[in-house]
Formats: sequence, structure tokens, C-alpha cells
Amino acid sequence: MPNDATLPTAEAANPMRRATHNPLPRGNDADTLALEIVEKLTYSLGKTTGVARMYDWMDATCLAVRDRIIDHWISSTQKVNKDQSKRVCYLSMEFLIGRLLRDAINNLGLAEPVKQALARYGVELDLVELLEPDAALGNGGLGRLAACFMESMASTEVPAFGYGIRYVHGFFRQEIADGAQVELPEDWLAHGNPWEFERRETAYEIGFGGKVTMVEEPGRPPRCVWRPAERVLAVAFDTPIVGWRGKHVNTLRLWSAQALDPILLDAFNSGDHIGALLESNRAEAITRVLYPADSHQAGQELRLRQEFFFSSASLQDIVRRHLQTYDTLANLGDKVSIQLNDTHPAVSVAELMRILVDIHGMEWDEAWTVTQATFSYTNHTLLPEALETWPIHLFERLLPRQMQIIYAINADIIRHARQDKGLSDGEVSAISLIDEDNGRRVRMGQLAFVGSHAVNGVSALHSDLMKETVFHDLHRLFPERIENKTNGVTPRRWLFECNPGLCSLIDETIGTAYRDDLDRLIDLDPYADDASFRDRFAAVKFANKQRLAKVIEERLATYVDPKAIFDIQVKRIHEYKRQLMNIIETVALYDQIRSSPHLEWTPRVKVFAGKAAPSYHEAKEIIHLINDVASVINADPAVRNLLKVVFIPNYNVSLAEIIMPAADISEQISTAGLEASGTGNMKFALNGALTIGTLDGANVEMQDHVGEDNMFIFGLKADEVARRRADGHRGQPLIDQQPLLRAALDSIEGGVFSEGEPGRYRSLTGSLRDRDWWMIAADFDSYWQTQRRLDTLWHDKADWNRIAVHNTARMGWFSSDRSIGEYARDIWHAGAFEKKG
Ligand code: 26W
Repeated sequence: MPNDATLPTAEAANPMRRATHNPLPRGNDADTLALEIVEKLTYSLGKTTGVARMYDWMDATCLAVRDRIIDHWISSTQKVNKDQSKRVCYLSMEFLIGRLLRDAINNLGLAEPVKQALARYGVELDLVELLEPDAALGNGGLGRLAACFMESMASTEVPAFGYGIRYVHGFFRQEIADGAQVELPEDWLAHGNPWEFERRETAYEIGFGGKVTMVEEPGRPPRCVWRPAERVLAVAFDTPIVGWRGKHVNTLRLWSAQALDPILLDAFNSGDHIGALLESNRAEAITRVLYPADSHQAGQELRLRQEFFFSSASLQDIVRRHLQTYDTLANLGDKVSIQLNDTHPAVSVAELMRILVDIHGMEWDEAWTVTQATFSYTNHTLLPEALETWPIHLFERLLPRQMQIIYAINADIIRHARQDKGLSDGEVSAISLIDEDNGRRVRMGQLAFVGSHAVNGVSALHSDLMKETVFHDLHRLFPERIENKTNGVTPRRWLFECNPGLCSLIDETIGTAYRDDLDRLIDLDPYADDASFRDRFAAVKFANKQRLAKVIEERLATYVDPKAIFDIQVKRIHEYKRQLMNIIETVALYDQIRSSPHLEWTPRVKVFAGKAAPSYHEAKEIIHLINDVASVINADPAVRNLLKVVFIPNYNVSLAEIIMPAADISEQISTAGLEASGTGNMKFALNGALTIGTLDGANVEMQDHVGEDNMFIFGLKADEVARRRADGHRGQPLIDQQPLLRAALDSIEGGVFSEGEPGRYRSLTGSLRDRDWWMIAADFDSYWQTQRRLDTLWHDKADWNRIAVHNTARMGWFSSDRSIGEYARDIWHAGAFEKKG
């Protein structure tokens, strides 16, 4: 087996080598960097400056920058080892990290010298950066949050490992053909990956299927032994994550699946060339593709295999490392905190119990105490269709021992509920780990909850709703367990790197203290009343809009005027996020402009971007409708550029970095109670956009921070939505009362945007007339009115810009450094909050 973890390291073989790392003396000036980049080009890539292609320059630049990260990486690791510091292990099925070069250069303070170094060879850093593929190992908010958290843990010096899956194909590439979404494979590894280190020696066997037997050995209590029918290897690939100012470097460890035997040689030699590779293909399939599912449970067997694969590999790694330093696992919870990013790694609760009890012979009760002390769990959605459950028969077949353990945990919980808390049968079935009503399924949310000492939601509203809805009964049983940790975003990527123009202005105005402590942005607040500052702030926004307009022109061959309002909604396409309401409002506005062309209309560009899950029919129809509406409006001379609609294909992290700084209006218009937090809302406001939104997710806390006058809130509140739904709300009566909405729906249904096929959108509009589950008919009027308030405000540039400045100045609290600080203090007791001794 390709595993030399058992062989002694050079250091162990020769104690003289136990030296602390002495980094080579390395200049960070342009001269030195130029020399090193060319050295990488020559000796690592085998190219001369004369024949190097842009990709070679990109690789060489990454490698030269990487050397500097490695120096910090080794010293960070050595310090954490020496201090025996507590480590956070962030288990996540997704890490949507995007490009890493700019992040690395910026966090190491190398932007200028690298730029100059490349310029000596006539190479532009900006162009080099564009060649790096986006690491799109995630779907949306949950994956991007994991990436922001990794960066913040490094920046705030919390020793951490991110654990996930090295998907060969990340999130699909989206193209639009005849208005409809087309999904194409993504191939981020096609040119290799300069950031990762394959650790062949760090490999673990992961089992599936098979049998559990009781083994009795003389002198030992009987124990269960799981003999899997199938085994695959998980191999580690490490990427260093460097924090702000290069202070600390953590590791993102992604697992790749390999067969134990890469080829069945006998089969091959007997002529079965395909069969010889079957086992290897089957193993590698586990980490081949990311499931393009967000807020919809992806219930296939391969998904459960992925979840167990990375959970088990990560736990084996954590336990092995712990035992290298300590001779016991009893103190695991004191030295390691494992954060479960949603329920995708929740099977870890059962797997850690198996490792502790079956392999290390720990008593059940002690193992349970250790398990709970080690785990904590974050919930990211309340949508019933997104809550993970697995059919018992599938679970049992794939993970027989883990299933037994889940039954045993369940028995303990139920006993506690009945005996100590006096719960009734109905209440007990609500907390059970097994859902008996829907063909017997394992509830991963309940498993994660009971196996953790802390459970959190991602905004104040969401955490409260968790207590009232999904975890209502478990919350009564364990009233201390649920807490709130409102999300945040890393200001390095979402302000410093994506908006250098704004940062230069802020530096000149209030100095650079905010770069180390985002709360200091508040020093900018008084400048909202300074007319000349506002003009400069607006000039930066205008330049960012020109940049986006250029991208739109290049990709869509559509001209948009940067002097118009840029009104932007970018995020996954989902009914609850209500892109449909936005496009219907656009149609209503179009009708109005056409029927009263001589009124003074405010020019607007409606920008949309986002991917729909391939199996989510309604979401794909919404994309199609947006594109259909765009073609009609953009081609109609009657609207005279007063209104433009664009759908930018293939939304990803890099596109977001261009879009966020260019927005005048940020659309955060989900049906209240359904968006757990949102993080796009924070990125937009930080970059000076005005938010139009509902009181949902973190919008509520944003309003607390930026002030009611600086946010444009409309619509039903979460409790009102719940009440209406319970009262059998219907759309049609409300539509009848709203002529604008009625006319807009009539024109969509009349085929104005789908010539020759008037029925194309009948099911979308029909559901609005019917039960209007997402409250579009209910919220339409207040949405429309609020948009018109923004139109009016646009004409008073002083007022608009004053509000925009207040938004940027007051968003400091939404730094993910603050979120991570709260996790470290309240849940992990790590980093600055570690309890030593
Ligand atoms: C199993 C399929 C699946 C995959 C992903 C179901 C659910 C998910 C995620 C929980 C969906 C998600 O990304 N949730 C988002 O998490 C963000 C970070 O906390 C929040 O800001 C968003 O509001 C929430 O929708």
C-alpha cells in the first residue's frame, strides 16, 4: 500500500535534523521576486523567458509566492505543535475558495513588487491573475462561508484545519443557449494546481458495506468489529491558507479517493482491459464531482458515500495526530474542536464513536462525553426539502456499524427524554434520530444536534427560528445548546482586493487602521456629510461600474450605461430568493415606461446572475424568463436605454469580485424567514450599495447596524409569512387588486416574452395566482413602492451617496473575523480564547 506513514521521518532517524525551520533569507523587493519568478520558470517549469506562455508566468508567479507562504506555514505549524495549542477542524463538504493568487499576494503585502517584477518582462500581473481557474468546490453560501472562515481563522491566528473533498470537477460551468441554462463540466485541474501538495503518506482506508461481528478475546471485553466489503483509500492534498499580513498559515486538507489496487493486473493480463480498471474507477468516482445541489437534498447513494468518505478520513487523521502527542483520547475535546458545516459531515458523530469504542476500547459513556465535547454543528437552512435524511436500508447496507451506533445513541436520548424529562410519545418521536413516518429514515440534523455541545444558526433571526421550528423539541430537551453566530465575510477579498479604488480613498481619508480591524471603518462615518468626500466616493463607484459595463459588453455584446442605476441580484436561483418577483417588477416597469414615455424615468440596469440546480425545473424556468424578458426589453427602441436587463452567465467567485463593487442597489428580497443569513448582502453593503430587502436573515442585523434610514426594507415579516401560509393564503385575490402586477402577469402569459409559445411560463405564473407560496403577490406592491422611492432618491445625489457612505462605514461588524472571534470564544475555546493548563 502506498503509505509510508509508518516509516520513521528523517528527523526521527537523525535527531540532529530536529532543527526549527530556518527560512532562506528572502527579499520581498521587485528585484528578488523577478529573479525568483524566472528561476521558477526555468528550473520548475523548464521554460525560458523567451518561450514562456502566460500560463507559465502564472505558474511561476504562484510558485515564487508560494515559497514565501511555505516559510510561514512551517513556522506556524511548528509553533502550534510546540505550544500544543487547541486546533479547530472545520469539516465541510464545500470550500468555494475561488482564485488564490491575489489573496496570497495581498495578504503577504507583495502586490507592488510582484507587479513590478513581472512588468520587467512585459507581463501584466492583472492578466496573469485572470488565468488562474476558480476553485469552485462549492455551490453557494455555505461553501463560500467556509472559504471566508478559513481565511479569517488564518488572519486571526486560530490554529485550524479545513477538511473537505478534492472534487476533480467543481461546480458546473453555466452557459445560456436560447435563453436557457446549459450545464457544462468544470475542469479546474486541467492545467495542474500550483497551490496543492499531495501527501501520499497521509492516506487512510475507508470502508463501505460488509458485516459487523462480535469478537471476544481472552482478557478483553467483547467488542464489535466491522469488516467492510469494500475499501478505498483517501489521500490528502494540502493547500496552505495564508492570513492577513502573513501572520499565520493554516491548512486546507482535501481528500481524494483512490483504489487500493490501482489496476487488477490479472484481469488486465487476461485481456480484460476495462474490467482491470473497474475497481479504480469505482473508487475514484467518489471524489469525481461536486453535487450541484443547494437547498435540495441530493439523496443518492454516491452522496452518502462522499459524506462518509471525507468524514472518516478526517477523523482518522485527527485521531492519529492527537495520539502522536498524547497517549490518550480522553482529552480529545480539550485539544480539538470539530465544527460540522451543516449536516453533510454529521455521520462523523457515529464514526468517532466507532473509532473510540470499537478501535480504542473506550467505554461507551466516556466516548459519548468526548464526542459531544469535540463536536459542534452549524445549521444553514430551515427549508424542509434541504434537511438531510437517509433511508435506513441504504444507511444499513453502506454503513452497518454506524447504523447500530445511531440506534444505540437514539436509545440513550429517548431514555433520557422519557425518564428525566417526562416527554410524551409524540414529543419523543419528534426528537428521535429515526423518522418513522416517511419510510424510516435517519435524520442527520438530529444526529448532529445530539452529538454536539453547541449548535448554532447563522443570523439572529435564523437561530430563533431554529428553536421554534426544526429543533423545537430538541431545544426543549437541551435549552442551552442552540446559540447564534451571525455570518461574516472576509474584508481582504471582499473589500481590499475587489475594490482597490475605494480602499485608496479610505486610506487617504481615515488612515489604514481599518485594514487590521474592520470596526475602524466607522471613522469614515462623519465623511458622509462631506460633499467633496462623497464626490470622490461616487467617482470610485462609477469607475467600478465602468469596469462591470465592460465585462457585460464583452460577454453579452450588450451596452449598459454606467450612469444608470445598477440594480443587482446575484446568488443561486431559487424560488424563495424571489428572482421571479424582481423580473416581474421589471416587466411592470417596462409596461409603465411604454405607456407613459414622457414621464421622467430613472434609467436602470437590472443585473442578474446565478446558477440553478440542474434538476430544479422552476429555477431553470426563472432563468429562461429573465433572458426572454431581457431580449425583448433590450431590443425595444421605445425604452430608449431607460431600462436594460442582463443575465451574466456562469456566476462564480471571480465574477462576484467584479460585481459587488459596481452595485448601486443590492437585491436581498427573499421571502422572510427562509434565507438563513445571506452573505452577498454583506459584500454589497460593504462596497457601498443600498440594500432593498426583506427583514430576513442577516438583513435584520444589517439594518440594526447601518440604521433604518439607510436600508430599504419592505414586505411581510417572518411571522406574518408563517401566519398567512397557515391561513391558506392565495395569490389571485391580491393580483386582482394590483393592476400593475396583473398587467405584468398578463403580458408574460400572453406571450409577449415568448413569441409563439404563450404557455411557456404558465406554471410559474400559475403558482403565483394559486397558493403564492413565496408571497410574491403579497409583497409585490411594497416592493414596487420601495423601488420607486429609490428612483426618486437617485436624483438627489447627495442623499444617495450619504447613505452609501454610511453603509460602508457601518459594516465593520460583518467581518468574518468577528464571526470567527465569537466561535473561538464561545464554542471552540481556541486561539486567543484557549483555556490553557
Ligand atoms: C444536500 C443538499 C444541500 C446542499 C447545501 C442542502 C443544503 C445546502 C446548504 C445548507 C445551502 C446553503 O448554502 N445555505 C446558505 O448558507 C449560507 C451560509 O450560512 C447562508 O448565508 C445562506 O442564507 C444559506 O442559504
